Order: sequence, then C-alpha cells, then structure tokens
Amino acid sequence: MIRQAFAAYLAVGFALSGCIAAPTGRTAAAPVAGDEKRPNIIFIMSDDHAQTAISAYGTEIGKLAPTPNIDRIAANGALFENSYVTNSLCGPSRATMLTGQFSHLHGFTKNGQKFDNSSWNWVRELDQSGYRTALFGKWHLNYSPEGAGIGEWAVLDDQGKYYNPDIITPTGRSVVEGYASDIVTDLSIEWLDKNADAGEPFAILIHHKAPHRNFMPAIRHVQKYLGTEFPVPTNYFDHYDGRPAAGAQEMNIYRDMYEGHDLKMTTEVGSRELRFNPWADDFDRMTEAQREAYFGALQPGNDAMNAADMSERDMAIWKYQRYMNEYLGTVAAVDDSVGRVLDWLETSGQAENTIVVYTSDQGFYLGEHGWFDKRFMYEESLRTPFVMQYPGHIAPGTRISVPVQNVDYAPTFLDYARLPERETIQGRSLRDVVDGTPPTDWRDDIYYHYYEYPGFHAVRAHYGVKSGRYKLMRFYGDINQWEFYDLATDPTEMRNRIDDPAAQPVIAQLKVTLERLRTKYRDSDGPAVRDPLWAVAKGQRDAEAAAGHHAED
Ligand code: SGN
Ligand code: CA
Repeated sequence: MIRQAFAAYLAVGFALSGCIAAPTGRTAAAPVAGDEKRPNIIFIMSDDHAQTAISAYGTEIGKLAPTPNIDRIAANGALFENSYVTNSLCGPSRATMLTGQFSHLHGFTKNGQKFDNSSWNWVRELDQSGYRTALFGKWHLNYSPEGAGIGEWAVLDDQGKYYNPDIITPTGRSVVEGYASDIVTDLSIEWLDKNADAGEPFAILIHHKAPHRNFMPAIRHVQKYLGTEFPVPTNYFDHYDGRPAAGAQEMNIYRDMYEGHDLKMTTEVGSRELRFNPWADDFDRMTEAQREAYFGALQPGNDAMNAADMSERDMAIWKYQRYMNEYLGTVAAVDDSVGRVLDWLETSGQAENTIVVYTSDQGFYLGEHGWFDKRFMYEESLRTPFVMQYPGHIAPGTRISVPVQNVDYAPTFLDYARLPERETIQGRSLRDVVDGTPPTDWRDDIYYHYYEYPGFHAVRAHYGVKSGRYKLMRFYGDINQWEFYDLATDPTEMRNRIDDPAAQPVIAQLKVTLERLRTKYRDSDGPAVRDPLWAVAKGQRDAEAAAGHHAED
C-alpha cells in the first residue's frame, strides 16, 4: 500500500528527474578545474550508531553482532580510529556535517530548532557545480530539505518511524508500508539505477533512522540476537561519585527507559499488553501481520521475564540484554542496506570512481554508566563511526589515528569534487590524511560543546577539550563543575581527578588549550574558561531572579 502522492512521486518524479532537480536552482554546470573525472559520493549515515557496535572497530560487541558490510568499507579503504562529533546530538551534528561549522556558528545548537535550509551546504555546492544530488531518509533539521539545494529527496517525517513510516517528498506526504531501513535503501538504489550512468558525477545521502530509539528491528531480525548474552559494561551500575552532572541525567537503562515503548516488556505472562508506552503510534501503525510477527517473537522472553522473580539487579541486567537485542537487531538491517549499496556499486562498474562513507550523527551509550542515549562528552557518545573507501586513492585497510571531527566532512567532499575551499568552514579536508601524509599542523586537540538543557534526558550544558589521553570538561548552568580524566589510566571515565594535586599541571595546560580552541573556533557561548564556578552559579541565580524565579520555587 503506497499512498497516492508517494506513488505519483515515484512514477513521475523519478522518471522526470531532471525536472525535479530544476527547483534547486541548478543551471549549467560551473566549470571545474582539472580533467580527471570527479568522483561520485555515497554518504551513508545512521542515527545513534555506537562505534562499539561495529565489528571493524574490533569491539567485544562487534564479535557477537558483526557488521560485515560496514566492515567491507573499512577493508576497502580507511577506518578512522579517532573520529569525534562536535556536539553529540542529531540536529546540531547534521547541520555541522552539511556546513563544516560548529553548532554556535551554524546556529543549530539544540534539537527542536529549525535549520535554515537556505544556508550554505556542501551538497548544494556540488549540485550547482554539475553533480546529480539526492537525499533519502532522515533529515530532521526541518520539515523537509526544501530549499537546501538537493536535487531529489524523499525524507522521513521528523525522527522517522521504523514501520510503515510517513515519507515526505516535494509532492506531499504519505505512509509507505514496509521497514524504514529497507524503504530508504530501495529509494536510494532506484535513484542510483536511474542517475548513476548519466554522464555527470553523483552525490547521494542515505540517512537511516536506525538504530535510534525506540529500537525496533525488522521482522527478519527480531529474533537475531535473542539468547545472545552481551557483556555487561563494568560501569553499568555506576555510582557517579564526583560527577554530579552524570548523576543528574535521565537516561538510565534500568530507571528511565520506557518498559513498554523502548523495551517492549509486557505486563504479565501470556499478555501482549505493553508496560509504559507513551507513544503508542510506533506500534499502532504496524499491520496486524507485522505486530503478530514482532511481538510473537518477543513473547517467550517476555513471559519468562514476567514469570521470574527477579532481584532489582537481575532485572537491570535483563533490561540491558533486551536493549542490546533490539538495538543490534536494528543495526543488522542498516548493515544489510550497506551491503546492498556496495553490491550495487560493484556491479554498476562505478566502484572505482566512487567515494563511500559510513558514519553516524553521533555515538551512543550501550550500557556504559548505566545509560542509553548520548549528549555527554564521555567517550562512547563523543566518538562516532567513520569509514571511507575510494579505490585507487585510499589504500585498503588504512587506519587513521589522527583526530578527525564531523566539521571535516564538508571540506573533504569539496576537495574531492575539486571545488574551492570555503572560508566559513571550520574543519579541514581529510584528503592528505587518508593519503597517509597528514599536514604537519593537523589538530592534536578536539573541541566539544553541548547545549540542550533543559531537554530530554536532562544532560547539562558543557564544553571541553580532548587532547590525546586527557580530557577536560566544564559543565555549566544549574550544575557547575569541572571534570578531568586521564583516559590512559581511567578509560571508562569513572574518576574525576579535577581536584587531584598531581593532575594540576596538566589541567592548567588543558585550560590554556581550551581557551585557545574557544578563540580559534570563535565560541563565546557559555561561561569563559577563567570564570570561576561561584561566579557562574551566581550569574545563573541572578538571571533566574530577574526572570521571576526564586530558589525556593
Ligand atoms: C527523541 C528520543 C530521545 C532522544 C532524542 C534526540 N525519544 O526525543 O531519547 O534523545 O530523540 O535524538 S523518543 O522516545 O521519542 O525516540 S536525536 O538523535 O534526534 O538527537
Ligand atoms: Ca542521533
């Protein structure tokens, strides 16, 4: 059942792809230097995919739940061992990838804001220089990419639904029956079939919803990991001592995850009724057959859970395993999708002239500190997967250890498309990095700034620097706190050593680096590095008092 507008889009829009491209303002291709054929770009991005859930990264989870197709890209080309985001949240990160700027400059600091689609982005730049461009899947920056200069697009509505999602196209909106990751792949391959051999280079963005909350695998994968025991992180039962912001979050698997909506737990043995399920639509929109297959597969596990008399601790571990089953089940379809795209590429004859990237809008917690979600500058959500192939240009099996960030994607694509550098971009092209000769002045330190508080999961605003083995973070707002970690001796970031006398020389140095980065990137949001904590707290109280709020309220 494909509703009318969407069917019409597929039938007419795709057949007349040149017409659809017209509204982007693309006219005659601007001349581009050099004779060599410009490469195609396939940019595949998932949503909330932890590095730890990708087998190419050599992780324990990867051994139990391998991602053979994402690994193919790494084997064909480069794996970035130290790939980071600038703000671990969907909208800000996507805007950063498109513009090459940190959140405070592109202006999309928190989810829920509206991205100005007319802002400069690298896809429009390629489109205007003669590329055929397209986007399928999640946009989440605005209702649609209308006005962003992308030739053809069909996007999920907002966060997107796993089953029978609403799809928005230039001609309207409709429900498409099927599983989101498969639908996005079908649309992408269909577009590639029609556009890849047209004599112009192409750039396609394939943006999956998975493995974002509420973690619903395809029917073929619901059972895939049932019975697999995933290793419970050593800090699953974190005490949060010395880390007040970590203690104040609301993203704990055993406390905050919705038992029905997220974990699909039922109320009693033999029942299909879900526990807490505030957004019933995710399940209500499934067909009867989908629901039957999905919940039928989970029933034995749910019944066993309801029949067992579990301690709180055992229940917390049960929830972790269920979370992993579901999350990794959704990853399986993303990996299938990557496989289909790579297979298409290999049989199309275009593989040699095509760059393929796989990344995510940020990392994710898979039980570390007891959490799901992201946002914090701790490793698991600061890191994001990033692999890239370009046969003949990137040697197979390349491992890149220098730190890279999502501000680097836009300048990299401009560089490969042989378009001029752009002053507003804050990242750098990765071309020399993947060639094995990183510029001598390549960054050693990465800068991070998270803003969304108050907001989902109650993670306080903070900024910080990671410099080799060290990390310095500053939380501000109603919780004002510095944190310092030595990842060489404390890789799971459990010991905030900000007050450790032995660490003071390193901390002093990191504060200088942090000030330098804030100046370099022109970030003046939040308190300055030298503002003492008490002054920040007082400033906050004064602001609240001026707004009519009182401490005793
Ligand atoms: C939704 C999720 C949150 C998640 C945000 C942001 N809740 O609101 O858990 O943190 O998205 O995610 S949900 O139950 O409605 O899915 S992001 O990837 O868009 O940044
Ligand atoms: Ca995300």
